[in-house]
Amino acid sequence: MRAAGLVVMMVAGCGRIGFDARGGTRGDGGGEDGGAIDGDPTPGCAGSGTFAVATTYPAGATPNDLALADFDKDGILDIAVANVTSGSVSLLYGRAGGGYEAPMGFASGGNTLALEALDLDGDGRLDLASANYMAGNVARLVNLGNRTFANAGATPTTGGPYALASADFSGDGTRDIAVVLYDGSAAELLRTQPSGDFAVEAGNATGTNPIAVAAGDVDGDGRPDLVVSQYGANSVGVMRYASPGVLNTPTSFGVSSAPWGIALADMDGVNGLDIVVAASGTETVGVLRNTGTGSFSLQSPVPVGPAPRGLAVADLDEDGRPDVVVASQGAGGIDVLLAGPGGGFSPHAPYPTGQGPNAVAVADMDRDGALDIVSANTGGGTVSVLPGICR
Ligand SMILES: [Ca+2]
Ligand SMILES: [Ca+2]
Ligand SMILES: [Ca+2]
Ligand SMILES: [Ca+2]
Repeated sequence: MRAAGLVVMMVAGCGRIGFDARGGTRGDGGGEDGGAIDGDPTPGCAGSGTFAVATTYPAGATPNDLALADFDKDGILDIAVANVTSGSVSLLYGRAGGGYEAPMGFASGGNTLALEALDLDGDGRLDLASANYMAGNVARLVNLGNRTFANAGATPTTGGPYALASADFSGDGTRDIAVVLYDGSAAELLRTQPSGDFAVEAGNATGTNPIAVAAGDVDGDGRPDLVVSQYGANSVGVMRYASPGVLNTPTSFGVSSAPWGIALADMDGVNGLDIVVAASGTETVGVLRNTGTGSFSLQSPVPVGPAPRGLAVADLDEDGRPDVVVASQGAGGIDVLLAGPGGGFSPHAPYPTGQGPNAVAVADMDRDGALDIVSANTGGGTVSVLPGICR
């Protein structure tokens, strides 16, 4: 996603690439990426890493994933939501005076589990790609520029797509899409063509039941790679994008049971991108440190609330160390893990959200300088915005 200097990353279910000094990553929950967007146009305050009471807004039916970007280019970040049951995407446009307009819904396809914001047609307006699980395709929703989106068609996948990530895999300056297929245990790269349509660039098998994907250059060769949360294999798979058209089979690293949300960020300041993963079975978050030699070393997992799903990484308290935000679906809230100087985390009890948070993303939504948290809540058909408190 890129607009007005935004840098986004995502995790958990979906994947996002990169880490911005002030922003973070966006994570997917159950199919997305985790990342943060730095949407701060003014110096403003510095974040404290603590959050005020959430405000919750209606979205569609069963919101599973979200993306934050300035879709209407008015300088204010907006919220796009993937609605599973309604097979639609909801747009909540940010108001100049604060808060959000009532959601506008656009049909995307059967069981929309995940979405990514990217400029498909190169007109400078961010469009959307949606993962439609029952439809078995990835749809393109083109931003028409008047706050509406048109469904421009869909590209079939070889199984039900569960999560998305985006990065410029082909190196032509345009972001492309990575998709994981839960039932078929595979990943595919869809290249964005000049026409705005997708073409299959590469694909390969993953470990059992990939449920989330993140994209980033883990081996430092300049090409984005994929990191997949292999739910059924209790591992994460690192799939190097070795050369154009070649996505390697995963090298897998064991984690705690039932990994879900996943993100990439340089957590320790050495050896490039590390992997952050939520283990839903053991209700923990683990960091796998990049050894710089093609391997990853799992650090002691940190307990979080029940049923962790999507996560995102961002430096919430602006101390230079990336922090972790996790959607605890069972707790009905968001866990915040602030990174300390020794490599550990100081957990905060979940901040309440609407019912059943599944995906989280981080950005400075209200432009006060402090990063805020946004969650998509499957249970209540809502999204929640947690304002970051200034120091
Ligand atoms: Ca806007
Ligand atoms: Ca566009
Ligand atoms: Ca920090
Ligand atoms: Ca803020």
